Amino acid sequence: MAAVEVSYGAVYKVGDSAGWTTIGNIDYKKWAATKNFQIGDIIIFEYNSQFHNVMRVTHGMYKTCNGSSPLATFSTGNDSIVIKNHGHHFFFCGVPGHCQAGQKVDINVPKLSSNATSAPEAPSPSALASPAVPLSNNQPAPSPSNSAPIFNFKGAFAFLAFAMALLFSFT
Ligand SMILES: [Cu+2]
Repeated sequence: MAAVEVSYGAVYKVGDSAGWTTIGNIDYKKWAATKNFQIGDIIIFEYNSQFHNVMRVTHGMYKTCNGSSPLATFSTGNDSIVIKNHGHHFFFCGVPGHCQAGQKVDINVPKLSSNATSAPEAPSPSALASPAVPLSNNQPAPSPSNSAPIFNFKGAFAFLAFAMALLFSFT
């Protein structure tokens, strides 16, 4: 029997009991930092739809709070978003001034936390870049570990001979 791989997505309410708001200066970055988001998780934005909304945006828009062309907009006041892929998922409130006031959150799903149910992805560019050139191991390589000890030994021997000569000169 094939093993049935069931992945129970966790449900995260953004801002926990406070929800999605500008009130209380909620640190959504801090909120997200304490979570271990994985594919299949459900992110819930709960808010008063009269005053807020949710826009999914690119990193650039996120940084500048630019809501002119969001990737998606949610406005029911109780929006569930299922995380379907790795990487960063940027959201902010599109009401003017709210993103600037901190109503923004970055849901990051690290590659390392991937599970067996993750969707097939395009080969990562890093796999194609820089074919690993094996370090040449055919160098004769005059081993530096050979010469140094001999030199030291000679030095020690010379010192010993000197010390003995000194010792005998006083006897
Ligand atoms: Cu808002």
